[in-house]
Amino acid sequence: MSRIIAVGAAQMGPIARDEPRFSAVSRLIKLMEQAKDEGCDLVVFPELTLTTFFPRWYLDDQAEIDTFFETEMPGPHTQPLFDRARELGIGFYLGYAEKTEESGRGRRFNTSILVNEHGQIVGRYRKVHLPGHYENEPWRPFQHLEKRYFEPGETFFEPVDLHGGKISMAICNDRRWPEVYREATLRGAEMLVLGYNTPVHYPPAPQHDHLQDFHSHLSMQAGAYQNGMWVVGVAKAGREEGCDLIGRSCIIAPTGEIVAECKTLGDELITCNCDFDQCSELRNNVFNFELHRRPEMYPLLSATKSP
Ligand code: CDV
Repeated sequence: MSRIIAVGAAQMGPIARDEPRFSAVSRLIKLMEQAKDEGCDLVVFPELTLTTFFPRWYLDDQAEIDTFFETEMPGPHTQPLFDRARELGIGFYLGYAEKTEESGRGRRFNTSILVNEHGQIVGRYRKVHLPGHYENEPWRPFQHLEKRYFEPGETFFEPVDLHGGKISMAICNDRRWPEVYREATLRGAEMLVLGYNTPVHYPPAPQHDHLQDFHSHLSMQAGAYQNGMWVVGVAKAGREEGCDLIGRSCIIAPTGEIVAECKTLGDELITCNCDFDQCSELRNNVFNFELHRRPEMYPLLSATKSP
């Protein structure tokens, strides 16, 4: 049986602070329809796809912060996306800000979901690596307050079964950490899908600004090759509320090669037929974990403190 999944990476251009949810969702639906026209089984959207990237602002009114969060998924604004996915028979990955209520306490996460072609949520992931800082730092031209607005996720990188293969999720900063790809692979993943919002300017180390695209691709290509897995990385790109976000969304083969890449900084779809069996070209050879990996020599990888 063939284990090929046709994947669309649906990059989005900027979302303004005053752009309503229904407008963002109609852009997603348009990209989803295009993906279906191009034969896709699954379409991958960016991180925090329903609103502007709000952690760039210091906000101290919790009610205002909560306007960027979803308390239901699907909720009134996102139901049309689920309905259209079911009508079209296409799955999707969606990033959004999630607020849950647990024991009377509000909890907030930077979350992604995988939805199957029947419109059912089959996987939920909460971002583990939250970049940025906790407090307002007025010296920065813009803030990056993910640590303030979200709790770190405690879900592992467990894959879900989709279209004959196993797919794990990650979100943005996770893609820079090699452990994520390895953990997902050890759990059986053959593809990692992720969305990102990456500013071109990195205030603590501006000398790296010109390397942002390179570092993004370097991390994902290395993760793909060193684990023999597909990686799909999808940006929210372009100038959003005065902040430039990188694009270059891409689909990467288990060989580490970029096989499709966005050329604009706007709403743009790229596609690829991804053969899960191609993972074994690496996994049966140079990265045959059973034969060559030496976990007994890496005990510090999962230790919480250096010796
Ligand atoms: N949304 C992100 O996680 N952005 C980070 C930036 C702040 C470095 C990233 O890793 O792309």
